[in-house]
This record gives sequence, structure tokens and C-alpha cells, in this order.
Amino acid sequence: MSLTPTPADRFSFGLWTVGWQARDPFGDATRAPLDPVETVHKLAELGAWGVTFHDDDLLAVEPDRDKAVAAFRKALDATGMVVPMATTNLFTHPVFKDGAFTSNDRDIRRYALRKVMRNLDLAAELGASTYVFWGGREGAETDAAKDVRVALDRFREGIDYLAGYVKDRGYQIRFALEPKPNEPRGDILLPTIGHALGFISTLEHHEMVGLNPEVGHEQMAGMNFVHGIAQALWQGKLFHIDLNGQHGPKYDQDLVFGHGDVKSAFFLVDLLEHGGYEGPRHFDYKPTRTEDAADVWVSAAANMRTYLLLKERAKAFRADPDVQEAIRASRIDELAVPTVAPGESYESLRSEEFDLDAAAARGYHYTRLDQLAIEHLMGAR
Ligand code: DIG
Ligand code: MN
Ligand code: MN
Repeated sequence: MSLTPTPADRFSFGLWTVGWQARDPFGDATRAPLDPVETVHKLAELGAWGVTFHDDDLLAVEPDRDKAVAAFRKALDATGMVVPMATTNLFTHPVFKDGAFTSNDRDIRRYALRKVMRNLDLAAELGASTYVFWGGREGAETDAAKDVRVALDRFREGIDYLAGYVKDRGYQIRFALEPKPNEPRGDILLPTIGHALGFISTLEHHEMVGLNPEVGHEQMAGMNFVHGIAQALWQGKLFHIDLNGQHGPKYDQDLVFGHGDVKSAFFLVDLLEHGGYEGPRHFDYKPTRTEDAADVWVSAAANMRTYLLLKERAKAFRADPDVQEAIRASRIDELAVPTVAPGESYESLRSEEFDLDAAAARGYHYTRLDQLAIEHLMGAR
């Protein structure tokens, strides 16, 4: 299996990732603004398939929107890079300091809808099939600021209104909500995959709204990201994914994919590659502030190479006869057997003989299976 990325791998990057100037709450930018045209060409050279953007990302070096869009289109045409996803920056400008769809200020909520509609038009023109909503400013620092029931009314109103706009315009676009527990707000609405799934079920056009879970965001909340992705797949709601790295519950690190919890990344790639997810392998990461302009591209390449290495190791893990035997010993295939037989009567189930002590004494041999996974991950098998 090749470790050289090709468009067939469907790797995509946000303009804002490699373009991050590394400004943080405690320090100024360490890198110059990056021209989106250069990003498209460089990512194409590295083997990426697609590029994604917030509306404002296109204006990183060219303030004239028409010129910026024209230059972006020309770079896409020249490289063959596609635009699988787009989104809106509803978090940087001070106007959004109390949120966009859920700001207490109705004029700002209406401005946010206009800003999204404008970029939905561009996203449709560029062929994006997914539109992400990360509600980075939808939240509060004090419970006094929002009645969350009312805030969710406004959040739902905004998504329903925009979904209606997409349907009325005939755009072939689905929405993907991106959960995050906190940062930049003290608490962000729809903090986890579970909260977002519950919210989606209440929407008018719920069939066209799914998830864009991010590795680090679930792990910031102490969640198991593989479990979250499995439930999103199980509910048919994994419309997109933000891949990166995170070292547990702390600030949002947006590390290179696999540079945080690498064992979780191994099982994530195993699930994505064998769990029926056909969407982009999208990286939403930030080159660390210590890196210079040249190493930004080293970090971009690292995301894709790490994914391909994990894909190769996961494939070997599944093909290993010792692993297959260990899976049988752990009776993992038995979980797929329905608990109740088709048409089985209540009496049949209730009258069954059962040796409680013998069943309680049975072991599951997970340690052996986990060790085999570790050995494949470390290249020891
Ligand atoms: C941050 O994790 C968010 C924003 O960068 C953007 O709205 C979204 C796109 O994947 N991720
Ligand atoms: Mn993040
Ligand atoms: Mn993200």
C-alpha cells in the first residue's frame, strides 16, 4: 500500500489550517498571511484532493471579494482540486461576540443569516456538497446570560431558515453541525455529538442535517471519539469529519492528525475505512505556533502520511490470523447475533436454563486483543 497521498484518498484541508498565522491569546502572529492561491497549489503538490474555506478565508491577502474568488477559482481549475465543503466565519468579527444565530441582539442574528446565505451561494457555485456550522460563539460565560431553551429556539430557527433557503434554491448541499464543548465561549451550545444529534432530531429539515465531528472537540469533553463517530455512522449522520490531534481535556490543540491520542486515531481510521464512511478525510488542524512557513507544509504532509500509515496498520490488524482468532475468543462476532430469536415467545425466553455462576466466571480476553492492536500500531507485527 502506498504512503504517497493521491486524490483517490480524498484528503482535504481548510484554507484556515495551513493559513493560520499562529496568533493566540498570549502572542502575536508568528507567520505571514498565506495567499489561498498558494495554498491550493501547495496542497495539490502534496497530494491533497480538496480544499475547504470560510467566507473570510478567501480575503486573506485580497480584500476585493470578486478578485479573491476569481483567483481561487483559477487555482482550482489549474490544479483540479475540488471544494467538498464550505462554512462561514461567524466567530472572528467582534459583532459576533455574543454569538451569531443566538446573539441576544436580533439585528446581529439577521446579519448572520445574510452572511451565511451569501456564502451558501458561493459554496453551491463551487460545487460544495456539505456546509458546516460550527457555533463557536453560540454560548455564554454565565447561566444568567441565556435561557438555553430560547437560545436553542433561535439556533433551530436559523438552521431551519437556511435549510429552507438551500432547498428553495435547489442547491445540492447538506448541512453538518460541528459540536464543541467550550472555547472561545465559556460553554458552547451543542457541546458534543450527543447534544447535536438530539438537536437535529427537532429540525424541520432534519433529513438534510448531519454532523461534522472534530477529534479534539469530543476529546476536550472527555468523550471517546471512536464511540461518537460510531453512533454518528449508526444514525446515518456522519456527513463530514474534522481530523486532528488532541491530548485530552485541555485547550483546543488542533494538532496534526495522530499527534495526540494515536491509539484512538488507529481505531478511528479502522472504523472509517471499514465502517462505510465515504466522505472526505478532512483535516482541521493548526501548524503549531513554533513552526516557520516552510514547516507548515511539513505539518500538512504529516496529517496525510499519518492517516495512510494508520490505514495500512489497521488493514494488517484485521488481516492478521492471530487477531481473527482473538476476535473469536472475545466473542465479538456474537454481539452481532440478535438477543431474541425471530418470533421467539416470551415464555421461551423466560423459561431458559442459565448457569449464572458459570456465565459470571467467563473471561473476555480483551487484553490479548488490545496488545495485538498495540503491536500492529507499533509496527511490531
Ligand atoms: C473549528 O474547529 C471549526 C471552524 O474552523 C470551522 O467552522 C469548522 C470547519 O471544519 N471547524
Ligand atoms: Mn478544534
Ligand atoms: Mn473543526
